[in-house]
Amino acid sequence: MPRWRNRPEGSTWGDFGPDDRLGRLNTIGPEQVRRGVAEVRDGITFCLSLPLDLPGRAVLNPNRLPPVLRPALRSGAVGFNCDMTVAFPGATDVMCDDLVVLHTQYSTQWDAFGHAGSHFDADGDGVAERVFYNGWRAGTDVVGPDRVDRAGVQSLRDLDGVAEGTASTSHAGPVDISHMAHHGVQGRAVLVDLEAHFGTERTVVGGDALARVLDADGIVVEPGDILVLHTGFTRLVAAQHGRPDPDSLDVCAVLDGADPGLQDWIRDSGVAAIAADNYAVEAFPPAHELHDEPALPLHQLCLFRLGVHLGELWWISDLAAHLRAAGRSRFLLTAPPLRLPGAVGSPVTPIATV
Ligand code: UVW
Repeated sequence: MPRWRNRPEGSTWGDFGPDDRLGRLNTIGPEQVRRGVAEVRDGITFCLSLPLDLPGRAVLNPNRLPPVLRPALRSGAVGFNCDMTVAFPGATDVMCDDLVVLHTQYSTQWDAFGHAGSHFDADGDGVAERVFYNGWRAGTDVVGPDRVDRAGVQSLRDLDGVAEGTASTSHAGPVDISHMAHHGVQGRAVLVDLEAHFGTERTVVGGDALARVLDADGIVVEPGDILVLHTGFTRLVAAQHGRPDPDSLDVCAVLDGADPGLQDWIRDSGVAAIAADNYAVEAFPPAHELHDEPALPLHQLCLFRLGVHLGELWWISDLAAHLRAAGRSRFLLTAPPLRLPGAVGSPVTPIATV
């Protein structure tokens, strides 16, 4: 029996197979990789990641904290600046091992499809259930605890030892980030420089405004391309050296995720993924009262309906300046997430090669 009878309007559910976990990444095959490689002319690379301890503090999202590093243990001792001679008498080595408590969406990241699902009547029984891209179900395919006291996140002390619960308590299965990692993320990307057109004032960009930017800059986006949006946001945040002022963050361009014209363009363009250097790609939190509609409409369109991964908080300003000076917008992007089973997001260290 199929997992779903109804598919959301305008979605790609089923187009890439009944059990698909990759969405539009399916359109990045050998041809698209060759198109990306063909954009390499100078052999110059750009790192498109923030240091993962930025933006700093928990001001962008109070639920996402900076990474916490701890030394691992070695032979029962602190495994940092640790003399190997303890375990192997006569050894001269000095060793360090560590562990990290990492909010996967704190800094430069990819969102997995498991990050945003929706209430939707996929099985056609007249009652909406909680589902994700391609009809994968909350509760059976995407599992997590139903109570905070079972989540294992009350305190970092919960991570201190097996007896206190180091076991994972959630798993996004078919819509986790590991499928993206296994497929690989390498292909042609197209940079759209929104900051060059709108500056760093908060500007909500809909379909018409985006079309004008593409037109003005002579940018052509083709199916399978990865769309990369430069707004200047992470540059402004990083300039505050990890202590961002909460009042300074309502800046730079964001997409108007609810704009039907923008939604149509994303659907029709065939973009394989979208990444930006702002917090959520789209305007968030919503500026109006919600009535049976998503708070994150672009997330719903991309992650739930189309199978288009979203990248956020990338570091794009250096690349944008280089491409603008060179009169170019296309480049080779290499940006695999961590192959971390179960996770609904992942840090990424994207590399642009021009
Ligand atoms: C939220 O989860 C609010 O947004 P994002 O995926 O954009 O970080």
